[in-house]
Amino acid sequence: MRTQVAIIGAGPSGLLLSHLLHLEGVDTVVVESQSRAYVEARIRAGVLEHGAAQTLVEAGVGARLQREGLVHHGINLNFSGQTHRIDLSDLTGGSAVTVYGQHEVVKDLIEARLSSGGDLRFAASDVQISGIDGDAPGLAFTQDGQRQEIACAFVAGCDGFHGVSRGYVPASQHRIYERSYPFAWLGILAAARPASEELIYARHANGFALLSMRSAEITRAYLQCAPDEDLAQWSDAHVWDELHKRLEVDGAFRVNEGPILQRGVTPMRSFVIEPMQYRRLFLVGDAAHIVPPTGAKGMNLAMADVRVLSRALADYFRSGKTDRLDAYSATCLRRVWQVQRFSWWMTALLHRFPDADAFGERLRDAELRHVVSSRAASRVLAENYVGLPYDI
Ligand code: FAS
Ligand code: PHB
Repeated sequence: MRTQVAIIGAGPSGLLLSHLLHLEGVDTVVVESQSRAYVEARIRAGVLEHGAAQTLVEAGVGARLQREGLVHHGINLNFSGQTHRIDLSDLTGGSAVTVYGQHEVVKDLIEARLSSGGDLRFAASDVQISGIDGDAPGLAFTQDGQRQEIACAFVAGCDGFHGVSRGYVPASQHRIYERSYPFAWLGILAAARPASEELIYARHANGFALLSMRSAEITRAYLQCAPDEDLAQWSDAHVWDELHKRLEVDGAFRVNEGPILQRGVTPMRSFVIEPMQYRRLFLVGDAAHIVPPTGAKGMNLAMADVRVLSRALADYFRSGKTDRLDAYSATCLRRVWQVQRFSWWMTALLHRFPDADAFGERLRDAELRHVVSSRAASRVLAENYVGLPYDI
């Protein structure tokens, strides 16, 4: 088999890259370890930045997003028994975010790729990369018991944090920056009408909580928990009880309870590999960086990388020019580090740190109060939350 770009991973990064390259007339093959059903059912991110939603619409895969996505013009911060609305649109000259599950984006992209003849290989195992030091790299993988090989010009590592592609960058050629956090998120998906029209982020003595949604009937919510939390210790009643407590406003606010359909623990880490490329291999999205989900940035940052790489590869195949390809990592890292900073800041502001001293807790309370009482401070949060310009 031969293609121009071999893509490992059919998450948002790999699928959007394959679609945008298709629009540029560049051939790709996407090799994915899980089944189509698995990747389409995997519940993860929920918020699309202004620019990410626009990217999908402009690429012709945003029709259902425009029909079913929930456009939000504000978010709410609950703390000390009070709630404070951050008016995202007022503070950013009209930008907003769209609540639309990552699994819906994945479904739309798979649908678009298959209907335009895209080559997506699901349930592929033992993926191996070769020849990235030369000018004829390749991918080998096993599917339906058959070992297969793809010759290509470039390999895109879109295989997430636990994928294989990052391991092909020689240790002498990269540097890792990382931070882990002393907590995780217990996430639930429940058949319950969201108790708020907009997202609520809460800082509480018991820990952080987030009330989000997937539709008018489905609540998505998160609770700060221990990094090694035993899910068995969290009965449904305990989950709801903690959500009521942590999201309370003067004892009045209560979430709507309902059957919990899914639950899981998401670890919290900040991670960046520099550079995000090595010879003919380009790392994209979670394969290159991880942010704590507090800022709702993971998928959005992945899509920003894809915009850069798709244009750089299109340039190369159209004109042989490599300047955008050579600058891929430096271009992406400008945004990566801005988003790392914002995600770390939102996480530090809203979570309880087990080793925090009383002075530190007061500083955090004071910063949160400053954010909601100063238009300038609210604007910094709003600009980052709706998404920084792509040409920062
Ligand atoms: P992905 O991890 O989505 O996709 C990588 C793909 O590669 C997967 O389909 C995987 O099966 C495949 N793959 C892996 N190894 C392979 C191999 N060896 N061969 C072939 N294929 C391979 N972000 C938010 O903004 N908000 C959230 O609430 C949020 N919650 C999250 C919860 C969890 C449990 C996780 C893990 C992440 C969460 N994220 C969240 C971040 C997440 O949304 C990512 O940022 C987003 O999925 C990034 O997309 P990709 O880079 O495509 O990586
Ligand atoms: C979600 O809806 O899954 C979500 C929303 C906002 C976040 C993280 C996750 O910051």
